[in-house]
Amino acid sequence: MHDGSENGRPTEAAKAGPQAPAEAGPWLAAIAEAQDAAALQELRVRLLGKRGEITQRLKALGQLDPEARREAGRQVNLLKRSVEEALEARRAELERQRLEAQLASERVDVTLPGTRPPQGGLHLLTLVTNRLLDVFQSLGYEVVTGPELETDYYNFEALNFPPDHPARDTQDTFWTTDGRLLRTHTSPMQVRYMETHRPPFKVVVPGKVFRNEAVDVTHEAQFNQLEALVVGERITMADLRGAINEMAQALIGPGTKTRLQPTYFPFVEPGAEFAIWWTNPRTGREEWLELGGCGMVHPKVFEAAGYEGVTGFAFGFGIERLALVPYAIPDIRYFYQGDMRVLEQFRGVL
Ligand code: YSA
Repeated sequence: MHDGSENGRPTEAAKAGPQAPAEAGPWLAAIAEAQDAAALQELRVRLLGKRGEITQRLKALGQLDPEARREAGRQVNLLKRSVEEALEARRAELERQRLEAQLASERVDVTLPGTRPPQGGLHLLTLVTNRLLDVFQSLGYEVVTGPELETDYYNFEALNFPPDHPARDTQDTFWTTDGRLLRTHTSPMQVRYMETHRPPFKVVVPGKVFRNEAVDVTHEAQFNQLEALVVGERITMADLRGAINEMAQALIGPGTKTRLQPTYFPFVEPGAEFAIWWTNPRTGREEWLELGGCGMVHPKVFEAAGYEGVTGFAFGFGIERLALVPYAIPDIRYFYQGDMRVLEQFRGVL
């Protein structure tokens, strides 16, 4: 008797269950050739659906006499089972093929080089400010910051700019409706700091300042300043000169020339503006570039802070102006245009 095995291994027919009737052949072939789930479903409906061919034959059994019905019933049930099994086998095969294709398409080659995310960097002004703070800290200065929204008192009055004094016109600014203003310089921190500290001390104040300004190659409406204030006994203009020179040498290089020229600021006496010798990249000519103002702290400012019998110097300058020099940048407006072609040139220069 045939036991459904060849050399002990089950044959394909045995794996598919009882022998399918011969007439199932074309149907089983069609099922085996179905290329997708939709084609398979179509076959399922055609054979086993409500009006399917096999279903019709099952229904027709009722019209046969009992003897014939038994044999015909056995045949049609065999047919039905072999079709069902073939449908299931093909469904499983199609699913296996689909998963295989999906796995192949989703395979990740871990040996491929990755995509590097673009890396940001610090803006040149931040780099220059950090460098300045390093230099001053190494000279023993403390770093402090103050409010950008100021009162008229600290921005002007305590610095000896009385109301209606013409010197206020040199620093036109933006006022808020409650009578405060965006600070026009970092000097207000001189009085704020002195109110809460006793000398001797050395401080620097970096920060944003604002002016209602006609913007041009050396002027922005928002820019940064660095203020220095040194108070103690017997402080002189020579100390001031030394501090400015030290800063210029450290930031720009040894041998950098600086100069002081007498000028007027209400909060210093004597007062000066200081400049640095540079090659102007717009003209190629060597000339002085004004960096900031300085002087010996005016007695009226010490008075506003409640100090007596002390001496001190102060200076304040534009960080943008200073940053132009070592990198030969021709126009201050480049700093704020967000042009990557410009900004990328200074990635990590300091
Ligand atoms: C003076 C004496 C002191 O004891 C202390 C500080 C000072 C400086 C004073 N507070 C001041 O602001 N003077 S200033 O109006 O001449 O500005 C100082 C520097 O800021 C300028 O020399 C320039 O380098 C920069 N600056 C001024 N307006 C600017 C500007 N930078 C860019 N854009 C502007 N609109």
